[in-house]
Amino acid sequence: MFDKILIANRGEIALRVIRACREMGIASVAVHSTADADAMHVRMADESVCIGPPSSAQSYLSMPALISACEITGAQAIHPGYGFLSENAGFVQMLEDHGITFIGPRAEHIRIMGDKITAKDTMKALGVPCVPGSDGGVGDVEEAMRVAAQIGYPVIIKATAGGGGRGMKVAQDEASLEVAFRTARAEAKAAFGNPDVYIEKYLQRPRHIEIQVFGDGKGRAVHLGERDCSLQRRHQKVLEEAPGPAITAEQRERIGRVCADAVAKIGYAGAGTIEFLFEDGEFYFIEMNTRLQVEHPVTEAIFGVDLVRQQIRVAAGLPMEFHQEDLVINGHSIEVRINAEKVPNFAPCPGKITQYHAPGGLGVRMDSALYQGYSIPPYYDSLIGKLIVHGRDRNEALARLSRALGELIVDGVDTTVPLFRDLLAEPDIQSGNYSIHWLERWLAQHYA
Ligand code: MV4
Repeated sequence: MFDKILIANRGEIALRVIRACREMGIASVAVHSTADADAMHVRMADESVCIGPPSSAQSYLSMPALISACEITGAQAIHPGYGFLSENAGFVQMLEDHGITFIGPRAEHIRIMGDKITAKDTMKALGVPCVPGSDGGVGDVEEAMRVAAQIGYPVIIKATAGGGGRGMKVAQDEASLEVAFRTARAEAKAAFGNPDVYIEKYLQRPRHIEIQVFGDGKGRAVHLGERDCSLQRRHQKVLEEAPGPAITAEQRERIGRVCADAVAKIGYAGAGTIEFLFEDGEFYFIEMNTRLQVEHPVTEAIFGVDLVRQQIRVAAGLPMEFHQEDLVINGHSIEVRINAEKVPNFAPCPGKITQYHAPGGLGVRMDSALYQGYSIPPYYDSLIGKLIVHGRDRNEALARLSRALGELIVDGVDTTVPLFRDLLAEPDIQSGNYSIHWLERWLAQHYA
């Protein structure tokens, strides 16, 4: 096992990793930009290194600075958290060259899943159900027309270098396909330096269901059920829950087994998420994320496992502490993302926290790096906390969320907390009746 781990991240996820390290008797090293000298992760870690100026490119994304910080402190491994360098295959390669362990999958697997066409080809070959569409990329308008005619309209054109909603165009009919196709290619080239696109049948009213998988890197893998992350605004998740309110135990076991078998077959190491669109009882693969996700705590809550601990163990060559048959769902969990943003336009709202009180009690987890007197810097993501609740069933989780939101105090900046109080009053939210378009429609009606 490692003696010391460096956390190449900030905010609540850095705290999350430090906490796992401490429970495992591993020393933690925080890194920070000059803007984060007073941040909670710096205070909570055993030691810290300043790695550069405020801009992420020169600090949290600086590979030489991170490797130097490992060399100075003697850290043997890096946990990347999410975002920043967590899905950068070149970084994993560079760490390997310096004898530093990356706590995550192999560079090869990050690279495969980073290219969305290769990811889909790979998953299809592994028996994972995919959205009907082109086999690989589509090079010209004529080919696009042929594929679209075969699968039927509407279709969606996606950039292979995109993902997470970037670089997509919907064509409702043949008349609009040529413009959509050319625009998609031009935008992909401009945004990612890669014009390659592929085509899929456009699903009109799906849910976003993602399966949590975990591999030991030696051919064994498990699944930890699904999360329903359909409530999104501009491809940013707002509320996540597990289990999915529309997923049956049979559907979960079937898709879960397919996913676990797929990642086992490629020798995947650590935590991964396989994203699907779910419509009319069917799962359609769209992307795989090769990192720990923001919303991992809802899975931890219902399975009673520590995913970061398992990531560290697997990176150290140790086995996972559970088998598939040990993984039994207990109750229901919901997470809301608390952003320093002004509702209704969601404009970032950095500033000084004049008062902070975290909710507590049975079934409540608050993951946040906030403290009273802290100044949220303007340079980074606006996520300032995640409130995760757990109940014996969905109704208990909802009641607990409502109660916990009532206890939470974040003063000095605008936050998304009022939005959640309004959302919880909605019958569709109370019943779990929502698709990927529900939130945008609701926001347009209620915050117009
Ligand atoms: C789709 C789709 C409909 N049909 N693909 C957006 C993010 C990226 N991960 C995939 N996305 C979508 N792909 C097909 N074939 C609709 C979306 C989509 C979406 C997906 C998940 C959550 C929110 C979304 C909001 C708009 C569009």
